[in-house]
Amino acid sequence: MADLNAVKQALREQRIETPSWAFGNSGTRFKVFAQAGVPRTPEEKIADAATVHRFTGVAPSVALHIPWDKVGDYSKLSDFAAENGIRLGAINTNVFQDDDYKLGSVTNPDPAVRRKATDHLLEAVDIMDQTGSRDLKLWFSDGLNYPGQDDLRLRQDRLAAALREAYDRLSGDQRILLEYKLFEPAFYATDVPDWGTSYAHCVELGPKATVCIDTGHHAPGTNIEFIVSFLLRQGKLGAFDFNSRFYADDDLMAGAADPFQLFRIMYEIVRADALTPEYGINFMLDQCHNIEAKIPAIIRSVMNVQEATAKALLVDRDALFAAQAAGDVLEANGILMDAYNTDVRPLLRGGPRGERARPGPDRGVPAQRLPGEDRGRAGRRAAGRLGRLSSHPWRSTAP
Ligand SMILES: [Mn+2]
Repeated sequence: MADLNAVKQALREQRIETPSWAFGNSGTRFKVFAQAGVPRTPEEKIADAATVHRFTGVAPSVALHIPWDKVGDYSKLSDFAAENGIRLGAINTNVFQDDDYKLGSVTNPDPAVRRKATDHLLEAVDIMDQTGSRDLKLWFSDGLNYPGQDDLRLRQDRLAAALREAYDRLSGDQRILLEYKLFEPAFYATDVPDWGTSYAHCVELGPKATVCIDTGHHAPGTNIEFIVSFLLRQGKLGAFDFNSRFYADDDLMAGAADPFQLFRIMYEIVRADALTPEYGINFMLDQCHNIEAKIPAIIRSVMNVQEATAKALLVDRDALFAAQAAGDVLEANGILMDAYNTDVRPLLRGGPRGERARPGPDRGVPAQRLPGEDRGRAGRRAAGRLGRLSSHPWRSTAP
């Protein structure tokens, strides 16, 4: 049986990184529904991320996206985060928004475009030097819409060359997280479509390159926990982008669509003793909150990850391994399901049912009961920022 105190301790020590872009306005390509009081500046996004950390106690860093979070002085921004009780996390690059990238960024047939894209990756490492960030997160929208549009193999060569330049620019504990995505915006072929492609490039690059698994970036029915298990065994799992999907890259709240899948993923993490910050996996969220209030949605996502983790920690591994060794199919499956079906919410509460979370060693609260955050705080924040609604630059309004 799991030691409940050890489980609580592991949950307190878990770290989940929030994404700056989740705090801003977002929508689909059809409409961005602006919300009052959303952050207008990187500083305001950091302040909102700090609010999530105050309520949960396990989200002490926020990932930035360049150029959306571009500022003149990144050291100052880092100091600002520290004053708010958090730190700056992964630096995400953007080589998908400029007109130049219509036919690709680092894999573009035009060497001048490739140069521009690669220079952006190098600029991101310069920023990491100033923010103290460890992780350079790379996602390439590069791909093709039509067979014959460009040479599949040459594009891999160009990708490898750009990755090599970025890799060679890393210093200290800095590392590359290479994300993959099955399709979109390219519909025929994507240059980094799956974990195998990402893994192969990371192996070629060296030990400072690891794979980032975005849970929304697979074909329906993909067994993501197998990928997790495989990459852990190879020492090549660097990070998660957690979110939920029903159909494609839906970017819904983590654990909302398929909490069982999230549990199965977290079981593989626990199984590999890879939960601690020291192990080095960056557990990030990558979400957009189009119709729901953003800070409470991010708090709920963090708590959903914590719930899945708590259930994974409750798996009686000795009994499970024994049942597996004995070939007892029903017993083994039953042991896993027993853990999944346990109500772990009491483990995550800092106080009596419904009490608001307080920072401190025993914090933790179900996000669905945060009236203070939902109403009073959100209203004050909106009044303070007086509705100058910045629209999310990525998913901006389109016809
Ligand atoms: Mn992602």
